[in-house]
Amino acid sequence: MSDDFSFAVQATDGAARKGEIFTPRGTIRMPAFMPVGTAATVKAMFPQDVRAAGADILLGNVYHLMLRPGAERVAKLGGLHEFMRWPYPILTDSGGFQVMSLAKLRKLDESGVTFQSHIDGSRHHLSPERSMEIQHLLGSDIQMQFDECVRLPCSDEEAERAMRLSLRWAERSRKAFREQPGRAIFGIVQGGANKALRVESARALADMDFHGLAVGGLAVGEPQEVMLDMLETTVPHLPAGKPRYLMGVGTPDDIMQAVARGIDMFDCVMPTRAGRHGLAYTRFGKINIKNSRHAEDTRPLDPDSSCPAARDYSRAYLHHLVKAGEILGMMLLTQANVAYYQQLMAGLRAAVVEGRLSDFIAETRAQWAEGER
Ligand code: PRF
Repeated sequence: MSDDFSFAVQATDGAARKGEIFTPRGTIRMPAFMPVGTAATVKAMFPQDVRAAGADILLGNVYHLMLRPGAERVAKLGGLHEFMRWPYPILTDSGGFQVMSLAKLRKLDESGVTFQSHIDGSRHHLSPERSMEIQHLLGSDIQMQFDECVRLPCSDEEAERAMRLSLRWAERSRKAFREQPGRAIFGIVQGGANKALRVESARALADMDFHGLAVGGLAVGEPQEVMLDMLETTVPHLPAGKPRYLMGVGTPDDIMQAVARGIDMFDCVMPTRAGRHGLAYTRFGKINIKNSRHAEDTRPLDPDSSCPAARDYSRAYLHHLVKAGEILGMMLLTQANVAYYQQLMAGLRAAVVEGRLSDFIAETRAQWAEGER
C-alpha cells in the first residue's frame, strides 16, 4: 500500500466519476459515503460492523471531540483510530459548522469563533490554527479547512461576507496544516445560493494547494433543485484531478443526483439517525417500522441484502423491538441503513464503470416508488 495520499479517476459517465483515494490506512472507493462517527462512535454500531457494511472511511468531528474527551487526551491515548478501534481512514470536520448549529452564545470575528459548550456551558475558542491542531492531534487522514457556513435563505451580502472570510480562513488553514505522508487537507467552497460567489470561491480554492475540495453551505434549508443548480455551477470550476466532497448530504436521491453532477464523497447522519428513530432505508424505499402494518409481517427488510440485519430478522421483530424501546432495534436498523447506503454507493460505482448511470438512477427511483410487490 502507498505511504502517501493519492487520487485516481478510473472511469467517467457524463460528469460522474468512479475513482479511488489511496492512503496508508486503506483505499477509499468513490463515489463514497462516510458514516458519521461524531463522538468517536458511529452511534449504535460496532466498528467491525461499519466495516462489514462496506464503509472505507468514517467522519469525525472536531467540535464534539474537543469538548469531550478533548483532543489532547485522544492524542495521549494513541489517536482517534486507536481510541475507537477503527484502523481505516477518518475524515474530520473542522468544527465551525457544528459550532453554528449546536453551541450557545457564539461570537464570530476574523480570528475565529468563541462559543459556549452545549454540554456544560464552558467557554472555548476555535480558529483555523486551533482546528488544524486538533485535527492533527486526532490523527485525521483527511482534514477540513475551518470555514463559515450560512443557512439558506440568506442575503447576497451575508453569503459574500461568509465566503470571503472562509477564503481567508482557507489560506490560514492550509498554512497551519501539518504536512505528514498520507495526510490531506481539503478546502471548502461557500457562497450561499449565489452562482457568481460560488464560482469565485471554487476558482480561488482551486488555485490553493489543497488535496481535495468540498462543497459546503448546501443542504442547509434550500430545495433540492437549488442545491443541484449550485452543483452544476460549481463543479466545472473544481480541478478534475482532485476528489470532490459534498458536505452533509444527504438522502439517497440527493446522493445519486450529486454523483451525476460530479461529486465523489458524501457524509450524513441520515442513515444512523433514522435507524435510531425506527426508519429503514431499503431498495424498496423508506419503511417506518413503527407502523402497525409491520406487527405481524414475517418478511425481512430485504431478503437479498448481504447485511444480516436487513436479511435475517422479520419486520415483525424489528417492529416489536422499536415499539418496546429495545436497544437492539436501534442497532439493527442502523446497521441495515448503513449497509443500504453502502450498497447504493457500490451500485453507483458499478453503473459509472458500465456507462449506465442514468439508467441506474431511473431504475433505483422506480424501485423505491413501486415498493415490493
Ligand atoms: N462546512 C463544514 N461542515 C459542514 C458543512 C459546511 O458548509 C455542511 C453544509 N451542508 C455540513 N457540514 N465545515
